[in-house]
Amino acid sequence: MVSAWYMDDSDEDQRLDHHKNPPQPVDMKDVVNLTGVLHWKLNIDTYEGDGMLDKIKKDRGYNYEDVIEISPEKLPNYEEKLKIFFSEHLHTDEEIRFVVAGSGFFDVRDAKNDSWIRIKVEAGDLLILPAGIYHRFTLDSSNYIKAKRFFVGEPVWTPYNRPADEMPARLEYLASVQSN
Ligand code: KMT
Ligand code: NI
Repeated sequence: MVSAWYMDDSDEDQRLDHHKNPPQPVDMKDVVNLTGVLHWKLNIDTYEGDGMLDKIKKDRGYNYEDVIEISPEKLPNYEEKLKIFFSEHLHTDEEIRFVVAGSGFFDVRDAKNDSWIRIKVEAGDLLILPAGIYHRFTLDSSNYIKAKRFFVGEPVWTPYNRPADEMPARLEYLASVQSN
């Protein structure tokens, strides 16, 4: 199962779990309700033929696809990229990642109280972060992840670092979660 929890406030190594003491887990269905994040667990051994991923791609209109592999050896400017990924930001489009190997953490803000929810992803997790959500990504201590990225049309990966509170994508996002 994918797992998620509210994070502690410590500045320690971002690759650690950062559980609160005592831990404060969040059900994925609550993450969905609180943040608008979508999640599917696909079968990593059969996803190429079982039609689940194809159906999601078709339903959501994803017609662009590539692969990102993050490790010191595989990703050019690794350290710099990790800093960018871990700076709190939003995008004007969905961020769609399907993890095919390795693991990592997507941190998303609970819009109600602005606290961080940490979502641990591993092979088989398909995560969709809505446009306008404040979030960040880090590797965990295994230091490796490989993920497919999807997009509708020509991809735009531009991060807008917080604060970006007046951006239309942000305002639309807030309106969408408040109506939940
Ligand atoms: C991003 O945009 O944060 C990334 O592509 C890094 C994470 S992909 C598993
Ligand atoms: Ni992002």
